[in-house]
Amino acid sequence: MDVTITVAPTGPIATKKDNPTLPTQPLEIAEEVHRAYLAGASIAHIHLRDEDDRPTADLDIARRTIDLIQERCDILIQLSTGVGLAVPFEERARLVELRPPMATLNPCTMSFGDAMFLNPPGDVRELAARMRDLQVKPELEIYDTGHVEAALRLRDDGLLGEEPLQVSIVLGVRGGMAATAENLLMIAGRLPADAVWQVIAIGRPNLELTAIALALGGNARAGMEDTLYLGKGVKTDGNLPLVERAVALAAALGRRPRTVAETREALALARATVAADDALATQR
Ligand code: KMH
Ligand code: ZN
Repeated sequence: MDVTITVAPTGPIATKKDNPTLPTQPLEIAEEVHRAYLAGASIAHIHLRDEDDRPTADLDIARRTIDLIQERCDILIQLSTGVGLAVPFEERARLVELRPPMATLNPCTMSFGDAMFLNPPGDVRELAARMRDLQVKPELEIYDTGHVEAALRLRDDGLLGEEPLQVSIVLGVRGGMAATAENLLMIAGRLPADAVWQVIAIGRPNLELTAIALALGGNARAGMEDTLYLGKGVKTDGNLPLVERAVALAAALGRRPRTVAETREALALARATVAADDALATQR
């Protein structure tokens, strides 16, 4: 079985002080994503930063970043609507108006470290409906057990567009599930049989849990949003070593990275988006 590799190069929390190779500005992000694409990534999960490196949902910065990426490669853009804990929901939700092929959908409010991650039920339903109408495929972020039911309720209410569901099992956020193999198995076992899923393992257990998820048939996400280290005390030199590590793990299990076209097919991405992307690709 092939594997979809997502690169998550930036995230909302780490800074260049934590790891100077963290890409934060549009060109830095685009170049890192391109390197990851050449190594096998077919999805780029994108967080944006302003000129001062603070998380932002600024549409111009988003457009510029997407353009710089798509000038370099046809990787599928997945905009984060999580954005950053200090950014209001309304601004975060506006990002889907850029009609990326994919965006994240965080179904529940929760504690997130020392702050709150606000995803009020009514706003989440509105965002889900807007994404469905714009044919933006949601990636459902599951940080805790009850989030599975919240996500399935959205599906049952017809708010999630075409199946299969695309799910991230997020482990290791303070306020969500701990990063343990038991939690991964438990959530994976509660997803619909045809759901497409990956693990997002934050921090030190990133490697082990990514390996377990791959062995179970899940996809892989790699990048500096999830860990800044390759091993104890060894900072990663950019995103590429993390992506290469995920690709190597998959290869050891006999799994080849999907191309962009294969990932589109595996996710049943909407025709309109495919056509628009193809039109752009032929202009390059
Ligand atoms: N930052 C991760 C804990 C999102 O961006 O919407 C989860 C995440 C979700 O990537
Ligand atoms: Zn994210």
